[in-house]
Amino acid sequence: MKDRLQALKEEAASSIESVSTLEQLKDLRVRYLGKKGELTAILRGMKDVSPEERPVIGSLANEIRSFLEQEIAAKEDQLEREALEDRLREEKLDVTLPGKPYPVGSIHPLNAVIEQVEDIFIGMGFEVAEGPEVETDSYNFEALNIPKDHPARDMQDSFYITPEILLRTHTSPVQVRSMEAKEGRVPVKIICPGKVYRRDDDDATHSHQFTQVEGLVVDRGIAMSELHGILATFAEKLFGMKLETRLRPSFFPFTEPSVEMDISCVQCGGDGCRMCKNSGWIEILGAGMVHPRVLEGAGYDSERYTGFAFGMGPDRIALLKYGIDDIRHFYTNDLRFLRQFQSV
Ligand code: 2U9
Repeated sequence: MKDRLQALKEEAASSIESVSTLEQLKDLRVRYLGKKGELTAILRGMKDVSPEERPVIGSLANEIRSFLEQEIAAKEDQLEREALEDRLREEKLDVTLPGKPYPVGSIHPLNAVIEQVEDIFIGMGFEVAEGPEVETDSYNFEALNIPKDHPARDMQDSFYITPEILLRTHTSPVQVRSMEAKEGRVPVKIICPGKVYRRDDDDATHSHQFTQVEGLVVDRGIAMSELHGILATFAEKLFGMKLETRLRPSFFPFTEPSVEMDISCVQCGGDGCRMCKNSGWIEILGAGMVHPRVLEGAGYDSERYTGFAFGMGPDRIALLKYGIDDIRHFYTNDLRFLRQFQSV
């Protein structure tokens, strides 16, 4: 029995020494020290050992067990250390290596302008309303005092899907839907940003799909002064500078009277330059008092309530703001162009 225990000790010690993985080491532990292990197997022969020898064999067996335990623990440490060194070697981070460039995108210049316009009006108590881009002829035209044969329809050449369904040509139908939803309650104070579609040939200042931000205020006693006051404040906040504004008479079927609002040129301050075609003024939006027929059509008594509305093209404002000369840049997704707005 003693020799067999000694032989087992040497054989186990050299096996432990020779393994190269923690897995193999675990198997060795089971094979030699496990319940069904070889050491246990030898000790089952204890009954055949003389009683006076049993304590000797017993302590030898325990001494061999703890010796093998230590050998295994030492080997385990060594293998874990080697495994860690391997991983550190493989995963060694050469911090001097240039980092992988993660090209960070940025907000599209158009969306930057739209969000800025929204923030300004939200700051003046407006809510943002949105609606469907595929619209009915009734909401897009009829409800805005542009009956079937109205010449304004040609001005807004449209993408019809069916005789009654088209891609909206302005976001004005959203205001009509919002008024209907308010069932005659006041105040109505909303802005409606969104994409609109006009059958236009794309050129430096026109695109078949572009964005608009329109707005509407309906309440008791709303007058042109509110219109001018709110829109002049808006313009100053948008360009972040004191500027002059002026209203010029205009015409829209859905507003009466109608105006266009000019601001003093943000580039030359009004002295005249290429941007303002030496007029000193730049037109930034159209507006007007909501036509009584439009109010009535949306469920508002035009005797009791009045309102003003306005509309602008963020594309056009972005052209002004960033001094860009071709609207198509906004739609061609040329990274060389878009990267210029990283910091916007
Ligand atoms: C309702 C009543 C009135 C919206 C308005 C304009 C003037 C306007 C142009 C701006 C640039 C169109 O994209 S553009 O070319 N729009 O000048 N829009 S008043 O009037 C409304 C809207 C809804 C119920």
